[in-house]
Amino acid sequence: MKSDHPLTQLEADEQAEVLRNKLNKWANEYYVHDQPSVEDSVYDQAYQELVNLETDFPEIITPESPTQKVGDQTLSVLSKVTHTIPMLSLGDVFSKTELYEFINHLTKDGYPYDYNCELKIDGLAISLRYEKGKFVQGSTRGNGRIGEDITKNLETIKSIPKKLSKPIDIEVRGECYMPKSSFAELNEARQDNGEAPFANPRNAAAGSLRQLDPKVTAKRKLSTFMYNVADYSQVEATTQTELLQELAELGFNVNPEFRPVNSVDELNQYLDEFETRRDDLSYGIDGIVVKLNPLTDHGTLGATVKVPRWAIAYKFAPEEAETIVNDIEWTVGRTGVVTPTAVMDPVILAGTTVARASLHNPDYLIQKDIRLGDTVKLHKAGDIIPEISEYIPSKRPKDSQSYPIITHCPSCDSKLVHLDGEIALRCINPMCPAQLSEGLTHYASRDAMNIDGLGPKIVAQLFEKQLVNDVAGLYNLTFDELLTLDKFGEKSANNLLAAIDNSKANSLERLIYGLGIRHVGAKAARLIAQKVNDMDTLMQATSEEIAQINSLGLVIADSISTYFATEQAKKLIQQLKAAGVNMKYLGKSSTPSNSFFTDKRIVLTGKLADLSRSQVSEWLENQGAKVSSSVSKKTDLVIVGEDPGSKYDKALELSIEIWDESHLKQVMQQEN
Ligand code: 1X8
Repeated sequence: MKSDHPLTQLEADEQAEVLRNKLNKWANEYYVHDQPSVEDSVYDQAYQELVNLETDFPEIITPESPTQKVGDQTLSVLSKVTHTIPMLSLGDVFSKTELYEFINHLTKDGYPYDYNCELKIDGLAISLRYEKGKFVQGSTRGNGRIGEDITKNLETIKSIPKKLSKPIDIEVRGECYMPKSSFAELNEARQDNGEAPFANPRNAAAGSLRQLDPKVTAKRKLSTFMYNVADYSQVEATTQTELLQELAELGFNVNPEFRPVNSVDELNQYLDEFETRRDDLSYGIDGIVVKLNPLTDHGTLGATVKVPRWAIAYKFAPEEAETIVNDIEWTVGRTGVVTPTAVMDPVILAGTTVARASLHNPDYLIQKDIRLGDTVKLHKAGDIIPEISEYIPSKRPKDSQSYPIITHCPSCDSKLVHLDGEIALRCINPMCPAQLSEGLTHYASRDAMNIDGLGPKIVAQLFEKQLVNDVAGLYNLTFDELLTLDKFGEKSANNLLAAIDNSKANSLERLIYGLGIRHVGAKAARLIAQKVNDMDTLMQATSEEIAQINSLGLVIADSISTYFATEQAKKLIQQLKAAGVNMKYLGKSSTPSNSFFTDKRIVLTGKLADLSRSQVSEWLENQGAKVSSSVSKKTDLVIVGEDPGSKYDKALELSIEIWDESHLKQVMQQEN
């Protein structure tokens, strides 16, 4: 120890302890959960502070110190795979000028103006090994030479063929990604459960793939685009364009947007086209990859230590905007989770006006240290969700103060708690008006009891005026009471009363979903209703019995039995019954009989951008259609998504009616 050091050893030890804890937490977030809560620079700075302290006071070093661990020991225990042929990264450029320089250089050296343009998918690089056409091993890129074995996880992904169309040995490389819609769905569910959302689809895909339990991966909706082979001698193709076609023929998913270009104009057109179409794609891209087409030239050019000399990534500028934080609002969700939201001066960001961004939970707010009056940088996580990247220190008002974390519910003033070490802050008062009001809005929502005209604003008024205090109260509302609501005349009052009355006839699955039981989504509710047939059976079922319904599992089952064990739930169901709400599953009889879809044979093919295949199938079946998997002369209609494949060709051949997704959505809206 230095005698002139400003700190005593005890003080240094205490500071080191704080730093070790922070660093270990961040490393865990980064490596295990793929969810860093701080920028790399923040980590690096804290790490350096710890190194300095430990240099001055070597006695304070502990084996747990991150400075004492080799590499990222906190990494999971997935086994390692050596890439015999390394997985390279790509050189990148951020402007057209730099891209042209790269190409001019090659042109000067005598290479042809023949490039294949491809989209740069925002996912996780993977390598798939096949022996005699059978999938034998899949791995992550890792550091390019050593990756992790994720075979079991990759086996759960539908777009990865388990058997190729030819019995060859081949190692194929590409990207595993999470479609934007699945990303949004996953994050919504995580937030409902008080879990931190993934920062972007790339992190979500990585977190889903690097799981020790393949069942977790299976639940995440992942897909793949393959674009390369480890060794060109394994293919017949002589150009990159042909290589992609060959991969598709072998059975791989290949991104359909690739295009050979033979002039600057064609190249430019491709770049401009996708900079515009970027937001409309159902998956995230962060740039464009330009590859010299003839494969023999790849061999001649070779690679530097890290990147090939025959390809380059043109990266899109991330969309970012600056604005000022005017307020931080705390809202109470249906499950009592209290979430801070930054309210800002409106700015246009990646095509939409943004004035609010979730700050997720108190920890996040503290880490980001966002304060009132701060100028902040905003971006869209996964191109969808507005998120504050950071505040700009030089623009922080002089008198600014840390934003205090609330301790009591903004709605009912109960003391807020963290349940079982959750990050989320919760209000656990079951009578909290904000929770009840959110619960009622959910009850009335389209996938639940579908009460037209009963949105959040009306619900808020009903609570304010104390016209209802729970879901059952809806059915006692009178015409005169409704007339007291803002802008409510006789017509709107009658319409709402009729909508409420109609909801009594809904089939059981809507009611189960509408109750807002934790973890019970619309799909689970449907499976449960089909199985139990009526509410009494469900209320009497044990958690084990519920868990076995279509292998729903214990999390959902426990949540349901805990819910029905409460006196409040029993009383609520009693009141709903008394009000005449249907408690039975109505099955197919609830299907509209005069639908266009009745008895139509329908085939879905290709990837849908905004709707999931299961949603569409379920909806079509509810309309009385028969959804089948192959196209034949008996097929009435084929619904075609992106990259449709042979079913689409067959439909054209047989002159069967074909709809694209947007047409389907229009019709779905009309029918609903
Ligand atoms: C990375 C990626 C490549 C392609 C698409 N998306 C990526 N993220 C492609 O070639 N189509 S190539 C690549 C790499 O070499 N590291």
